[in-house]
Amino acid sequence: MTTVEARPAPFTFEPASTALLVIDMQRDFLLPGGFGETLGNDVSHLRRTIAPLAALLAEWRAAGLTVIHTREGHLPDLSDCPPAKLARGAPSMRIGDEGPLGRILVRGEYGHDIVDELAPAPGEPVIDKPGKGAFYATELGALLDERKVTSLVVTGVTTEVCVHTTVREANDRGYECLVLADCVGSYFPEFQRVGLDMIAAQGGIFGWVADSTDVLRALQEES
Ligand code: TIU
Repeated sequence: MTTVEARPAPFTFEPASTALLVIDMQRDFLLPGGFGETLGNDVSHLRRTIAPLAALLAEWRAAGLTVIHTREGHLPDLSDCPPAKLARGAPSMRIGDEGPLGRILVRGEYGHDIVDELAPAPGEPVIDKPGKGAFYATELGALLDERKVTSLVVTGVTTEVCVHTTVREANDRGYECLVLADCVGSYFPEFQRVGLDMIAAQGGIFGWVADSTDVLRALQEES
């Protein structure tokens, strides 16, 4: 077992039954011209997550541990996109529209894929999801069962949207979730702070919160 300093209390996990979940580190959320920017957001707030996440990924892979990526997006005919999601928000461009990075949030388009710095390594599963949560309408639950995963180290964007929805789904399914503050990002600094507080509050109502450096230290002590 490995123990990481975390709040509200140390997080103990068995590395072999823990997956590093990298949520939606897609160009559409992180680069200018993508979906995030069309919603009126400043994408620079998310980019600070890339370097610590790349460093963690390198160590996690070197230790031979499980990495799973997710991507939010829709089929080219948008048949898996609820009309309410398509219509909401009145962004300058909508899901499916042609933007500078290709059709917004559509599978197979350049903007839908993961940023170069965090490209999945061969063999790492990539879960395509139509919703904010990574369990809804995906094979993630079955994949975790198959690999006997019981704990998740959660990273990605955005903290209060896809990270939160996924952590809540995972917590209800019995997974223990450690969310890494420096590897999750929000377009809104106050949502970042409150989003993390909400996870660790009430004795860890949804999970634990730490920094990637805490995990790296624990992994190094282990080896
Ligand atoms: N808009 C926003 O903050 N997030 C999303 O739409 N998706 C994810 O968080 N991945």
